[in-house]
Formats: sequence, C-alpha cells, structure tokens
Amino acid sequence: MFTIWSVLGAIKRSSPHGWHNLGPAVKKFGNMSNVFVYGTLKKGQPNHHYMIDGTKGRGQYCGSGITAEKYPLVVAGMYNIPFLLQKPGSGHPVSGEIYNVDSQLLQFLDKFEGCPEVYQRKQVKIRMLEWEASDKVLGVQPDADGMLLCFVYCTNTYDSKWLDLPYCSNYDAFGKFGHPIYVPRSNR
Ligand code: PCA
Repeated sequence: MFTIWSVLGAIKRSSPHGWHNLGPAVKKFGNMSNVFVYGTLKKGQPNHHYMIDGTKGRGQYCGSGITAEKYPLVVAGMYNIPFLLQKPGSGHPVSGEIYNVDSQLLQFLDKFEGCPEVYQRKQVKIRMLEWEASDKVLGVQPDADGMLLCFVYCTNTYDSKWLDLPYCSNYDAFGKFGHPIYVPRSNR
C-alpha cells in the first residue's frame, strides 16, 4: 500500500542528497519549530517585525497561548528587558503568542536573545487559547487538552534580587500594564 511515508521514503532513497533535495513542503515540515514569545517579540511590541517580515527567516503566527505553569516574569536591568525566570510554580501563568519558525529564524532568534548566555531556550508546555493556524501549519497541533510544547527564551542565569521584582502575567514594552518602559537597542 502507498502511504505518504512510503512515497517520501522512496524519493529519499532515490535522491543523491537525501531530504535536502526534496521540495519546500517537506523541508518546511522537517525544519520548523514552535516558539512561544511573551515579550518584545509579540505583536505590537518593538521587535515583533523579525517574527513575520521574512528578513531573518520564515515565521508564521499560529495563535495565542499561556504557560501551563506559573512563572515569574520580571522587567529587569538598566534597559527594562522582560525575563521569564526559570522558576516554575511561582509568579503567574504568562500570556504570549505561538509562532512556527524555520531553522534560519530560530538561529537568528538565538543570537538576538543572547542565547545561551542571557536567555536559554527551553521547551515549555503552553496552553493554546486562540488557534489561528489549524491544519495549515504542518506538524503544529496541540494535544487533546489543548497543550503544545514550545521553545521559550527564559533564563536561569539571573541575579537572585530579580525574584523580588513585581511579577507580570502579560508584558507590554510601552508601559500599558504599568511596567517600566523598554529601552530599544537603537537607544542604548
Ligand atoms: N524577547 C523574547 C524573550 C523576551 C523578549 O523580549 C520574547 O518576546 O519572548
């Protein structure tokens, strides 16, 4: 019987360069990752354009979500940068957005976020709230409980004094929720 996998397997075996020689749909499936953003990469925030403008790789908005566990989300440092501290169980469930990104954009984001020195990219369980992508995005489906594992830029390498800062559940760079206002990279 022909299944999609047997056909793909046959193409792969007959191709001198394996998967690299296959069409864009297959490459897309193989290289895509889910990233949950909660800070300056969200819609309406100062660094959002990188997620969708295609200049640093491909990204697609999938929907909104919230961390299944509580985390401390603080605004810290001299530039008022949002940091999700790797201390599940304290703080609040944190709101954000899910994107499906290719490996080029993921690599860019790692550099942009100073990973692994400043942030570390970890897989975190996200509860999907509004799901825009449905079956349009290959390989991205929440489980029956509406949960999806996503990469998140969080940090373990923080000053312990940050635990005493106020904890947010929904970040805004421009002070909408009373957090200190973000200093963009161009002004540092
Ligand atoms: N950028 C990443 C981590 C914090 C930040 O400002 C994000 O939006 O998720």
